[in-house]
Amino acid sequence: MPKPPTPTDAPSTLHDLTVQRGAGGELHQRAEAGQPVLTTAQGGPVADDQNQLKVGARGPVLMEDFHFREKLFHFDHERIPERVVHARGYGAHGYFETYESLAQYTRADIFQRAGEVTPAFVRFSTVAGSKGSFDLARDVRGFAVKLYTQEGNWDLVGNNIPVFFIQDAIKFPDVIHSVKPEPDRAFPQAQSAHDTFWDFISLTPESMHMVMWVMSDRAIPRSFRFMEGFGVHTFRLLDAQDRSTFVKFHWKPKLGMQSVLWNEAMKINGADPDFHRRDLWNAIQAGDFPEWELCLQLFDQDFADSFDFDVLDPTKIIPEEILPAVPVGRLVLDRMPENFFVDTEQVAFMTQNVPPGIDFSDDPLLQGRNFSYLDTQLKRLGSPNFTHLPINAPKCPFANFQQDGHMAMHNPKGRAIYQPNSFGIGPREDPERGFRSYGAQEVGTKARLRPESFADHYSQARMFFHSQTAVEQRHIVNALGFELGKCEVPAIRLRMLAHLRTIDETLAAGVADRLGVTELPEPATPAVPVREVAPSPALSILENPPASFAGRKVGVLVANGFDAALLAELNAALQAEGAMVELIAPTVGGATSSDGTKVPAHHAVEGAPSVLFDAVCLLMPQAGAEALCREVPALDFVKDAFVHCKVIGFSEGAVPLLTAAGVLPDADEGMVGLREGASDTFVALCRRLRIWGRELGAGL
Ligand code: HDE
Repeated sequence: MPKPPTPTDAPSTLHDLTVQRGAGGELHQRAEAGQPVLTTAQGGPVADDQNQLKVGARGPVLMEDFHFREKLFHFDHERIPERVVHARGYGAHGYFETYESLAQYTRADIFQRAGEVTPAFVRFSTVAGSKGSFDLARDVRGFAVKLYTQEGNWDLVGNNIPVFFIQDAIKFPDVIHSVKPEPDRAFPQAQSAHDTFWDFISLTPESMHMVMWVMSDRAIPRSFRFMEGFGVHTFRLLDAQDRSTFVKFHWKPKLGMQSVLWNEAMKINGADPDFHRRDLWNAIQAGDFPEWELCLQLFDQDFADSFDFDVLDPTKIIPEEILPAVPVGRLVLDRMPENFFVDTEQVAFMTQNVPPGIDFSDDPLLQGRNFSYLDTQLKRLGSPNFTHLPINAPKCPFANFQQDGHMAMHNPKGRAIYQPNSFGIGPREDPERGFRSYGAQEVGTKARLRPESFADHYSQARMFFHSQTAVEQRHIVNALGFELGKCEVPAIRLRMLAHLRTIDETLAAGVADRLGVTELPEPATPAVPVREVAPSPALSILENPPASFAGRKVGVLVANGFDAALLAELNAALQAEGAMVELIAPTVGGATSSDGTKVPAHHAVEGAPSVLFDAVCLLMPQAGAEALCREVPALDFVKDAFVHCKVIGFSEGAVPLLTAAGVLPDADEGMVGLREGASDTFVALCRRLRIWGRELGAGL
């Protein structure tokens, strides 16, 4: 059972009395008994870290102050280039546990033994924004997993969306340049809602399937813990005889999927730009370790040939209804890095990192990535020795003849650093254990071509749209309306509407309505006829609800005189469900309960809008509610919780606050009067996550 953090968890002893003035009036913080002595990077003890070396108290300063020079020099060089994409990210350590041997399909060591535990590091990210951008951008999320296997590092550098915008890696700089801030004005940051992105997209029909995903709720996940991950490309598994099975990799969150509303996302970005970081940090610190199952879609060449699309085309999926994704292991994240920079910033993922038994397909996007990721590490980490950093180093024995270069931590030992050598020094090849590529027969004319089998750009876009519930379809329509509404060039909006008509007429009509377009353009002409593909319910978030409210967070707004017994009951019920509770009060100092106890709050109401919670409660006597009626943040707290379709529990005294916020206490089944014994009803309703019926009325 996760232990929710309490406001009193903060350290109570702070060394705040240790800054003293020296004889000359200068400040010092001296080492106390048992504390390490401050040194330079060269190890020299430092006597004074508060003042530059000067002639007299008022200067001038002296150049010989090597401590000052070293300190500033190091500070000036603290930054390394941020990732050109996926710059904003957050990582955690954990492990992967194999369920059963997959020796039948692969000789990869990680899949040989049931119960095998492999250390892992995962970095989640957004794509478009820079390092300091906000978490709730409408964007693809990176889901990059490094598995430190006994036969070398395996990096599964995936996303939370199983397809991509483009089919050939040569288009990657173009799609990224189009979504990044426009270069003349340097905005907008971390947003696809601008002309250049939609200009590129509307000229690139192959992106239509991905566009459906990015405009869906998948692109605004509630947290990293509630999203799926995908390897995207078709890979190969190779068994001991080098026989090949195609494979698609999927990560499925144990807590189920969940997303926020776009109106919430915009508000979360203001209230807590680190919402996703904080969520992962808090969950892991509380011992509520997030978990995903690795599921495989396995198929052979004959099965691949039976599809109307090409399994090498990264804009296509194989619906799980046609080919189930079979669980083969679980990934658990149970430890935050001790230092963000050391691990999360310096981790270097590379698609080319595959162990023996896993191999690439000819997907031209994957092949291009295999080139790009090594390049980028040299740029960012500045040395071919980036694998010497602990986060990037393998955890299995390794040996080769590479030497020197910037920051070499371990050079090969001995006299001969080449092979063959007759000194008997150094490692040797092993044809049995070593990596072998699949012996595919390749013939063809050297040319820059796109295969005909990649030509269908609309059928799966349509399938995705048709696989969504009515609520989710409305979100896609609204998202496209929002994004295209931010485009200043009307021709770009119209070009997109033409594509949308080819995907689905009701989709196009809905978006046109939101854009105020009355005359729709002709539908875009597809290169090949659009096929009617059966919907895939696995693609809908709402069709696959979580089993419980575990891992979610309830914000309880209290005021002086709140019912202590009711809060205790609520707390117990939510804890039993595996959910967290955070207290919000008029001030962070907290509120005094009915039994006279002063309970500290996690947040003051102005710092904790209800968008930060999955459900809310209002616990207060009438006087407290009446006082809060005069506070705009309290009114917004209630109104937003309602229009964002959240379950609202309230004590009888809170009714004036509901009324002042324009919310009827009996508006619908999501309004729960909290009296003793009602906590279980509240929790049961919370499992539904949202009362979607409200959304039409709210017009979000
Ligand atoms: Fe990446 N991508 N990518 N990408 N990608 C990078 O590598 C690239 C693509 C993905 O948390 C870069 O270390 C090319 C698809 C993730 O550190 C760079 C192409 C998918 C991360 C790069 C793609 C991804 C990256 C930038 C088109 C999903 C973050 C910094 C062929 C399957 C990893 C870096 C982390 C990062 C290149 C397309 C996922 C430049 C050329 C498709 C999760 O090397």
